[in-house]
Amino acid sequence: MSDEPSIPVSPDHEAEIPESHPRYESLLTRHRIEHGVDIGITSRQGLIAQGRGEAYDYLLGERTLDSADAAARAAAAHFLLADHPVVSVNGNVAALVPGEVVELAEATGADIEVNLFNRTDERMERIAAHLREHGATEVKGLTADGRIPGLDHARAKVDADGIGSADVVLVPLEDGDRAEALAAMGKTEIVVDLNPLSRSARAAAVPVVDNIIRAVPNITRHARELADAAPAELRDIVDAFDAEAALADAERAIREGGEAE
Ligand code: PTJ
Repeated sequence: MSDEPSIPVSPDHEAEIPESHPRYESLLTRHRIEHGVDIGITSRQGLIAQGRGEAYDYLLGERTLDSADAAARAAAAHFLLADHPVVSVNGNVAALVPGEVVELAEATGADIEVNLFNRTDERMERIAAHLREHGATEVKGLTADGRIPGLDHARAKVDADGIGSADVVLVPLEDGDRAEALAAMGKTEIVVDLNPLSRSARAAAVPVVDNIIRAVPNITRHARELADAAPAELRDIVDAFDAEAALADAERAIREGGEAE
């Protein structure tokens, strides 16, 4: 048996994936999503969403493009300039990067809010508990005393003192309607989505075309590096970021087999 590093994929999962496996990240991600469904935090539709994401990740070369890294840095600068940043968490995000979301919130002073497409009270509670188990001190979304205008009832529910009053919102793996509705509220929207053609990515001020498992730690890393930067420097990073160019670069990388320059 190999003694190379490997990590258990879930507490009750016997299999261990060696880090040397060529599809290590992809297999790990699948197991995390599966486990999320097993413990009732990820919806079954989340499995389908993950499959879509994986296909794009494969086409992008399963790595962070330079343009996605620039987007992550711009996202970090937006967070640090914000009065009230919020990280929105759905069932896929909770399964894939719960601890990483908590670290991002800590590094940027952001709130964490659960916001679900397939909303049930049970899933809301379970995801909030899961995030608390991973170190979150406060999880918003359960009060649901605010509404996103222009959306049908359940999908529109937010906390008035959370996403409702946020100026910057990170919405990973979002459906297009809600991403557009949040952008229409005038919020600065940062989207993480592996599909550069999705409406969510196109509605975002900052589209991070990268896998959530790489994107969230990368935004945190940039936020830590920029923690002492002057507001003018942060503003320069925000102004220099070109969302359309980042999306075009991701499309080009897909066409050219992941070989972006
Ligand atoms: O937990 P809920 O109820 O809020 O539901 C969440 C899902 C994801 C099921 C819901 O928002 C949904 O149906 O999303 P869509 O419309 O399938 O969009 C998901 C987008 O995220 C697609 O464009 C995928 O390519 C992308 N995606 C999937 N997995 C990842 C990803 N992007 C980054 N990293 C991933 N791991």
